[in-house]
Amino acid sequence: MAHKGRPPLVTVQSHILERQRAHPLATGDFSWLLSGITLATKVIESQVRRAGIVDVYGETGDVNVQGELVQKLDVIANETILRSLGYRGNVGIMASEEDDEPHIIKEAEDGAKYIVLFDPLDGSSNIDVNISVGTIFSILRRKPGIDRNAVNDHILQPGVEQVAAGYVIYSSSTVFAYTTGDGVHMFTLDPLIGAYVLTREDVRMPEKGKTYSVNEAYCRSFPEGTRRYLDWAKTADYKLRYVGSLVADFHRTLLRGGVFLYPPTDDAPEGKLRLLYEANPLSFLAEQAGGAASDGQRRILEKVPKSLHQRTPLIVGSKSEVDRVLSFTS
Ligand code: AHM
Ligand code: MG
Repeated sequence: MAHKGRPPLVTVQSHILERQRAHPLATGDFSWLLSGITLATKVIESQVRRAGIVDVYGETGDVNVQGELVQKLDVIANETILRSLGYRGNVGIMASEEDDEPHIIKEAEDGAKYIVLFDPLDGSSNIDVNISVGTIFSILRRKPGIDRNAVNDHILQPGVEQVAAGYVIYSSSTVFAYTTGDGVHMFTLDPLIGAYVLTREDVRMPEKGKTYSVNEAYCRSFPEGTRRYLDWAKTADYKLRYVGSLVADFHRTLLRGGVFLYPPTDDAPEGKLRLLYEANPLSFLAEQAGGAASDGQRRILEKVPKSLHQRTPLIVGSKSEVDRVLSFTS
């Protein structure tokens, strides 16, 4: 019970356990899995916080499967998540934005029923200049009846099949946000006690918000409808906010409302963002908070992925703002 009108002190673990109790078939497996994710993000956060002091700034000299320069902290974050989740018995398959191939951790017969997809350090090219970065994750269940060797067939499920998704933003404070299809909940890391403490329960995205977030420097190569929308938004006195770090732009949009767009461009005809590691989890969160997400043609969560590292255009944010963009683009 709350003390003198103050909200109860709830950690992310106790919140998950509490919510799980509402599901009669819950085994506790899931909270075990999520505690692996929170542990990993605490380790990553400690590296991010000390980045200028210990030698983790800059590039490794390698190029990843996406054709991007790998940052040292990308590697650290990726390894940390693999180490933290890899030994939890219920994780069967893991796939990372940074790795060409998925990691098969355990066979399904051994009770390894979950698949974890993640972007270990989104926005990492911004880290040298102290801009917010994040970790994004998506959790799927292994489907029965799929050939055990056809790993990609297990992973390539549409976003509606996600059992949970979330992100951590490493910023002026470190915030963990997650959904299991039962609203969006946020926790702030208390560095003194090393625990994520509940700070916002059942987050609702404002229905409207006069802010658009897009890399407008690419405007000349956007589809014509997107360009017309941007012209309209200026006449309607919208503000532009663009960090260039997806988790930061999404976090602001979730709390303040508005719309984030990454449309197709000449250089990235399918858009830049990844369906499995970025668009699906953030779209699940957006919808759970009352917002919407589309690729311009259809709901992101209904897209059936064709490949592991597939990219997609993304329009995500307040429901009426997404609808407004779509009225120009579709
Ligand atoms: P990454 O750091 O995982 O490669 O993510 C891509 C980043 C996103 O965080 C951000 O939204 C986008 O790239 C910015 O792209 P651009 O610089 O083209 O605007
Ligand atoms: Mg990313």
